[in-house]
Amino acid sequence: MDKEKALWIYQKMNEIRYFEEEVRRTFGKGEIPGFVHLYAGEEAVATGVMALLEEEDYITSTHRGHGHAIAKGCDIKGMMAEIMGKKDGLGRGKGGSMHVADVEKGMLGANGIVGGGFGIAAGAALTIKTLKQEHVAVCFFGDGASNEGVFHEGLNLASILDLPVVFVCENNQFGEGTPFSYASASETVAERAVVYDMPGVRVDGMDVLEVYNATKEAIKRAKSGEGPSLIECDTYRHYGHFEGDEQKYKSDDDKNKDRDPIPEFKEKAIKKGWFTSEQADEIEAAAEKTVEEAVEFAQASALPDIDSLYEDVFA
Ligand SMILES: Cc1ncc(C[n+]2csc(CCOP(=O)(O)OP(=O)(O)O)c2C)c(N)n1
Repeated sequence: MDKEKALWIYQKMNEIRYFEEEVRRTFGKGEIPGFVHLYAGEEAVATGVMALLEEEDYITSTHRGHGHAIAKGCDIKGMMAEIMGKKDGLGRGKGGSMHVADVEKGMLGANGIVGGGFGIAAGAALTIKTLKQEHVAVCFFGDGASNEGVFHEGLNLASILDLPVVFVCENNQFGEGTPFSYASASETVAERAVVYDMPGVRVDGMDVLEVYNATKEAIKRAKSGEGPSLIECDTYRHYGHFEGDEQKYKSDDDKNKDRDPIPEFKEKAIKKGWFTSEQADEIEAAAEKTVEEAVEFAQASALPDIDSLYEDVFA
């Protein structure tokens, strides 16, 4: 970690948080069609991983994908317009929140199918390996997805082919309203890596530095041809499964409930001398402005024309 990366991480964490707060407000006003699943609380995972990726590296995301997209460099105005279903959106307003994607940036898509990213990430990594490129593919997934069959297929395939892929589990302790402790026969997701002959580590997913260090190791392994790794990040989502969820399944005893990765990182970074509190204020103000401008842009953008109904739609 150096100053430059620490500043980048703090900027992206704030952009994600302000973005999600604005999506929440805008959804509440009825300006967003469909469902939204907010990433607030999990910012340390997306930023800790993405601080180590290049534009040519690939990621696959989930239904909770706004944070991944912002950290991978997707245009924030285009994202907000997409989520509002407008023609200037990244997917011309045809995909919405769960299909935010920008292949040019290596963001292979949010995904409404739980576990939908495993095969895509393994495929992207197979492309990298076949073309002898020095890149990696990162597959983000939730604890709920780890109980889908495709989790096992994806890890097994990546392992037998020594693919340069990093599987990053965001264990926010719930799949919709079902606690991971109830739904999983294993205590952790990380320990499942052993049967697929790859390293599996569990880190504090509210601590961006722990995520960063584990990712650094995994990328080193992937790029040196040693194959895939699994990282489980212990985290928590601040809001419901989707906007409107009453969250009756949550309790005051939930681990990480009262933690916020953004002030935690700010305090550490200032202590280490990576940035000052004045710089932090500037970053926070700039992130807020960026997001406000994105909302204005999206609100001013038109809905797609009816004549374009069948354009850009592949399935
Ligand atoms: C294949 C499939 N099964 C079920 C669903 C319904 N569903 C949407 S999100 C979700 C929970 C996913 O939990 P997790 O993977 O832990 O991600 P989180 O929401 O906690 O980020 C479920 C069951 C779906 N979209 N796709």
